[in-house]
Amino acid sequence: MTAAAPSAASRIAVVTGASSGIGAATARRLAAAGYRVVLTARRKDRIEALAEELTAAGHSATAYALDVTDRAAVDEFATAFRTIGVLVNNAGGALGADPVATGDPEDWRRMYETNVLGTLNVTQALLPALTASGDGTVVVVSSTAGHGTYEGGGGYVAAKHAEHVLAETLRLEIVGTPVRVVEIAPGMVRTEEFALTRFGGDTAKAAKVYEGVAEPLTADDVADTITWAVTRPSHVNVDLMVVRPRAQASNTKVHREL
Ligand code: 8X3
Repeated sequence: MTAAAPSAASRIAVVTGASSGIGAATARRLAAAGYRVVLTARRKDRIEALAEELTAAGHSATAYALDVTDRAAVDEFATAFRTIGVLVNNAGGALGADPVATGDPEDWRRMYETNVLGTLNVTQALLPALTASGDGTVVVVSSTAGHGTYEGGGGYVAAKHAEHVLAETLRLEIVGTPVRVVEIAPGMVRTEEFALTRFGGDTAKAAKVYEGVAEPLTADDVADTITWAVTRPSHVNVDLMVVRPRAQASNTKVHREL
């Protein structure tokens, strides 16, 4: 099967959380695949720099500062589009790794808001434009944390399970419309920020996550997977892909060379 080139009506790809990590890498890959990428994230300076980099390389890219948890701002953003081809719901992340018994409810709330309600907000707002393209794809970047739990996973595992269920339910509800729902569930990915954010900037704790693991996935590995799924012919719906490094057999079974 060869990669499908985007049609004129489905050439725009919106990527949330495009300021770093998987989001930025996905924007690069989709731009290279011929999409006009719209980069969104809270950090305007970062997405503007990436849009400039992509434009200088001959691609089409624009930056739009957006907090996916701000529904009014998301609705305003959506008014800019009559049709779009791809929405990559990537914004989200983990806060804390505390047991359920002592986890901070504020962390749980923020994780639910960014991962779940953020995905809900942007998907709801852009679904009419995705449908209008006649060939839309919604990508939900969930996590292996959405498919199994682990000690200390707590609020992140709960939020990612909810995000997975959102994707599954939406796929059932919109079958028959020209929109696919693709869930990509990455396992251990070493990005510059994921673990650091989770541990409140504690570099030692963040480094421990990847300690002794030969080759955790990179953001680009996941971006490659997302782009592959998006560029399948329109009738092919990759429902769910779980992507882990070879050294990780499950959420709790990781080979470390220490
Ligand atoms: C990242 C995977 O194992 O940190 O979404 O939950 S994990």
